Amino acid sequence: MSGQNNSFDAIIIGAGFSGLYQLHALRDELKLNTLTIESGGDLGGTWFWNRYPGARCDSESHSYCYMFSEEIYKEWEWSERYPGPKEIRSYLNFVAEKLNLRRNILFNTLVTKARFIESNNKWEVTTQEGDIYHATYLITGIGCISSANIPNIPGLEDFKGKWYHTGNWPHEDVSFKNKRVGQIGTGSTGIQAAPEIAETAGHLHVFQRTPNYSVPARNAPLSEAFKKQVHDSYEEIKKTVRSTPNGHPFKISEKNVFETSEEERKKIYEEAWKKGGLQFRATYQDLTTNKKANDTAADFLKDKIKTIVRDKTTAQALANIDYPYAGKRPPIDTNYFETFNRENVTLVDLKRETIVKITEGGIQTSARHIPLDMIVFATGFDAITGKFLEMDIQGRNGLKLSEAWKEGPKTYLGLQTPGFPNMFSITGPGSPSVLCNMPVPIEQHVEWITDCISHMRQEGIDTCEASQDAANEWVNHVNEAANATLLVSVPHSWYLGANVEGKPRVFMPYAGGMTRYRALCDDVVKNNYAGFVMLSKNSSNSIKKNGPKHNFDITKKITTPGI
Ligand code: NA7
Repeated sequence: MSGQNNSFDAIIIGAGFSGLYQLHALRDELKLNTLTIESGGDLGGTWFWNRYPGARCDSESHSYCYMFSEEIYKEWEWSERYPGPKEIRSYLNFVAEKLNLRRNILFNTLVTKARFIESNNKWEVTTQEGDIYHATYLITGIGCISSANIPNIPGLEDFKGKWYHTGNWPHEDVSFKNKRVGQIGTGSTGIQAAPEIAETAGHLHVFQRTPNYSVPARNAPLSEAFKKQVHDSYEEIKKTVRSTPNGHPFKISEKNVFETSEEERKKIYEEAWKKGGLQFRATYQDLTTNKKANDTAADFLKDKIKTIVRDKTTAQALANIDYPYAGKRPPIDTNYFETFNRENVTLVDLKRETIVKITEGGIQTSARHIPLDMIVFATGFDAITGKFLEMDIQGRNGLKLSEAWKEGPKTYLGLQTPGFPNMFSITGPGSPSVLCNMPVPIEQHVEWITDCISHMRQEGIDTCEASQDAANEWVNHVNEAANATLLVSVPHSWYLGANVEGKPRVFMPYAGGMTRYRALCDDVVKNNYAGFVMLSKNSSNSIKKNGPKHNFDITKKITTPGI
């Protein structure tokens, strides 16, 4: 690494989709001396760790990639409708080779602390090994779902078998052959993992606390004709993903549910079910804003479960869903419900019996002891803020990020937190992030941050910091956007931080849609970075921009938030 005295213009934390593009943008476009620090042993970010059985992205491969370079887009060929972790890692590796990124990345290095030093306006970044680096700009590309949530169930330390968390999966093969496996969790991950585990396990018990909707993914190899069409349609696909509220390569219907007859609706849902994937969510524009409209989709999906699953009690438990479809992240699957027709699979309905403790040899519920050789925690993540707060980040006057976010994260546009100058976040809390096809907000953030830093350097500005007023307004707007949807009505959702004990219940992603978000960010720039305080140390050149205040009112009703 070429930093004199470990000193850099910019330090990026994370070498996933965010960190890699940010490195390219700062190093190759702005010519900044840039260092990327990554805790994993290789590229990939979330996908470096996410290797559990059945793992697959739920965005379609031809849109789960960078769009900033036509050449990169056209040189890479995806093999399946949805990419698996291995193919995503190969893709990122291809991009890194092409742009020669590895030489500026420190792998196997965990950032434990970052402190803003006011005397010289530098960030001091400390690693687990005690190495110290300095930089003017600190950019986090740490992902939203990378901090594993292992529930605090008594007795785990007594368990004599093997246990795993899906987000921290071993790199070597894990064999379930003839093993008695218990899987806890039925979110997107559990729904992907169960069918794969059941293929070889002696017996699989799936512990379900909250049942979930799921639509078949209908994954399949891509035809040569489709691959060609994708390459030929680069401009069109780019335009689509950058203009849809959720960044996916398909348009959300402009129709409302009750504008169609029941018969027509059934046909539309049936076609979407056959087609598979998140496009089911796009059948009507009011599915996530109007409960009665949502009920029609919810009932359709519950009926599907009851049609697929033969055992009536199991089917009832799987379909006993009391929240709106897509109110939580909507999973897509390959043979999930069909898996419960297998002889070697049993659903444990935690609405009827609860987990009391883990024992030496299994799981004790309020009704029985279930003997197990292995436990798989598909229990999700301390999402969006978890990874930030694992680090000791301190801004001005030693203000700790954990203190600034005590009542929930407070950012401006998800990009900056007041009190933390020159620290930018890619898909931080308050960004559309997980409500979108992730590469789309990632590219937008990276480009926005790069332009902002370029502006600072051209204008001789030393620090850029979100103002408290702007952050307050943004947090209000994030709440306002969430409240316009059904997403806030799900009490156990990780969007609200409700899956982690003691975490403030605050809706974290921006549900106003990527299109609106992009326009707001562009507007902020046009208004001289409204809401950001920009200062120069040299008082004769002191610049302070705190306004004009931005108008985040929702004048145009939110009808089509992200996913
Ligand atoms: P999720 O969606 O947070 O799902 C976690 C699952 O684990 C969910 O079913 C939880 O039930 C369950 N859970 C969590 N703690 C417990 C305990 N203590 N007992 C029983 N069950 C529990 O995480 P995923 O990994 O599936 O998906 C995360 C994202 O990754 C996904 O949205 C994609 O974007 C990729 P609950 O619903 O809380 O009752």
